Amino acid sequence: MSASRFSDTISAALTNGILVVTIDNAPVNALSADVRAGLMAAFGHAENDGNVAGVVLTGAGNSFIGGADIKEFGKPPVEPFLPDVIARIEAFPKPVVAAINGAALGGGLEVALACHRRLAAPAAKLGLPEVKLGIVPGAGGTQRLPRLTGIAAAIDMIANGRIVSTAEALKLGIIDAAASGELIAEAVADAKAAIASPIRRTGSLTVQPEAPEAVDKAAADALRKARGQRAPAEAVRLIRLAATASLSDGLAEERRTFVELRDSEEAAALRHVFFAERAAGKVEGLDAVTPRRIETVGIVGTGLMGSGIAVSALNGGYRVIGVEQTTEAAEKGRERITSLLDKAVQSGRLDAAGRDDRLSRLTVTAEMQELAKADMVIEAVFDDLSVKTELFQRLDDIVRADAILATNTSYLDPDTIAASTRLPERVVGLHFFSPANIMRLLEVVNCKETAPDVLATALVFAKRLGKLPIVSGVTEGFIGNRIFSAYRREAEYMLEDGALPQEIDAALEAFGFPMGPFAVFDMAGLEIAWARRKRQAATRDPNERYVVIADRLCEAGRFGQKSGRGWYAYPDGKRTVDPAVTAMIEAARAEKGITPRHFPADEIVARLLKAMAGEGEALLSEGIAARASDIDLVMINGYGFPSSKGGPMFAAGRR
Ligand code: 3H9
Repeated sequence: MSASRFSDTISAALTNGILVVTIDNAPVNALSADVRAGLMAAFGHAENDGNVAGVVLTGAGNSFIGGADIKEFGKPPVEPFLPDVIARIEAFPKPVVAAINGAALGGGLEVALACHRRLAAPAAKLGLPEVKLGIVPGAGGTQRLPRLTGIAAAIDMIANGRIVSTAEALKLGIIDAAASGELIAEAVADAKAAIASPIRRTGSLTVQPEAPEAVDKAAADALRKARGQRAPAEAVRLIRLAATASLSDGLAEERRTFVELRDSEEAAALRHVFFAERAAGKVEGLDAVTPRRIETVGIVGTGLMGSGIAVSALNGGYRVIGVEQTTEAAEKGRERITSLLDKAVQSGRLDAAGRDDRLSRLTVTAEMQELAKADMVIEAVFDDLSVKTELFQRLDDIVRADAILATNTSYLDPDTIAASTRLPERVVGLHFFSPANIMRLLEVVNCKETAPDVLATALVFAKRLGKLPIVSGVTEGFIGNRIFSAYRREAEYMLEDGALPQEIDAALEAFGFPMGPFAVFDMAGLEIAWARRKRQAATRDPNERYVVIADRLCEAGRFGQKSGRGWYAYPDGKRTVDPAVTAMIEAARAEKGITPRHFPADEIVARLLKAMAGEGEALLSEGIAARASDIDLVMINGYGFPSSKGGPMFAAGRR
């Protein structure tokens, strides 16, 4: 065996006549300029060296290749370009086997598709998730994948950015075999066996005919989910092209589309979101801290929120002890949790064995004392300060001294709750969003006294739940509700100045929100915010501008969708403009002597973005949020801000 190096990131070793080329570009073996150049050099060597009968291509570490280097997007392109590297591999005169040791994503799968044979480790993941970055595959993915899988399956994977397992990739015909033992040894043997046979190049295959209805259905499903984003529609168009165009024409059209999308605002926004997600939850200095060990999670309160949190914790592999005040309430809580798991089975998110496994780790009881076994207790009881402080004082006497206490409050001051306990350093906020078993966002509230290892533990816990943790300091409503309040305030000012709810909602929905603010208020119900406003009335600054319209609605019994009427009427459940609301708005304007004016959609969006970004700046300067991108993620994942616009901080900076 002799080893050689072709660039900083590409090395190779000759094994049994087969050159094993390894990409080592931590963390995910992305296809940087050095990798591309090294691959060109390695294949040049392999072609000319008579001792090399074939090539095996693999990645070091946990990834095969994580894709093009996203950090290079937006910078001047450097040769050799990926499509040229891929063309070189596909045309290579000796057999090339991809030994897919881990993630083969985006450009990584495109490289593998150009190899002549593909073997994957059982735990590998394969996919073309480019649409999630606002682009289409740009190095042959839309043309080569359908040649292996057919058009419908390729649309399902590419237009949805769906990643598949080795087992599914085998079924779909993407790989030739799953490795059963030592991947590289099997790939070398496979390459040797291939020497005597004609090379099968993916690009030379023709797309197999299939039922047009299946293709149309796959396309319609993907486009429905795409919510107006460009990349999925373009991906569908390009994949369909693979059935009729030559490889070179298909590749040229794919490349043209890729470059156009790569340079779009939508792609810039989604790249921002990608890196924002990787930065989220990182706290300076916390790397050096050892998190506490959590195996059993107690949850006090198994209502709507508590049962969702319980399901999340069960999904994360924890043992869960739910606590209620009475045996009957405990039984109801257990039923609620079971029914959430059943729903997950019905929708295909979980199988029956997974459900049973989760139930085997669940206890729901009226015995608070059971929490002595918990490593962490999350309270999800009524959002009232005295209820929560009394509960934490009781827990002080029950749980172990090293157990963590977490509050799920959304508006109360967790520092006050912590101060009521003997060990405030073990208190942290975990602000789940409803439904807690579905929503990815989790605001982790770092209280004044929270110990670093408690914060570190909360972050590990959040990640094990599959959540996106964003650290927030203590402030009324934390990051999300503070920004949402500013958004709401500005929307109400515009309402008073002349815009109607349906105009504001339409402008925001055209911008990409699934629902405008007034439709959201109606869905959430108006009475909780009304009660809060009444509580705050005594301390409100009399000089502050106050819009009474929402109060008037509540006084008239219009509490939103639940009561059949709110900012809109809901005959047959359908959102409908109600002239009675328009009249109430006009009356409120007249009382203040306001002459209404027209607000164009653009101005509505600009004002709301400015209000959100302004509040975001305040959160940053107060040290509540660590970075602007955290604020963007909160609004995208908790409040429906369109990810294709990058979040309020990003969007405001682009205007
Ligand atoms: C593409 O391929 C276009 C082509 O079709 C056409 C080209 C012509 N580039 O996620 P992690 C960084 S588009 C640069 O926490 P994991 C990431 O920022 C690409 N950097 O790890 C983080 O850095 P840091 C299509 C990347 O183990 C670190 O790696 N590919 C890239 O949980 C660890 O990331 C994709 O969309 C990249 N491509 O998961 C796949 N990928 O430590 C995107 C990651 O400084 N990547 N980084 O914060 C992933 O899905 C996951 O990273 C992966 C590993 C599953 C690979």
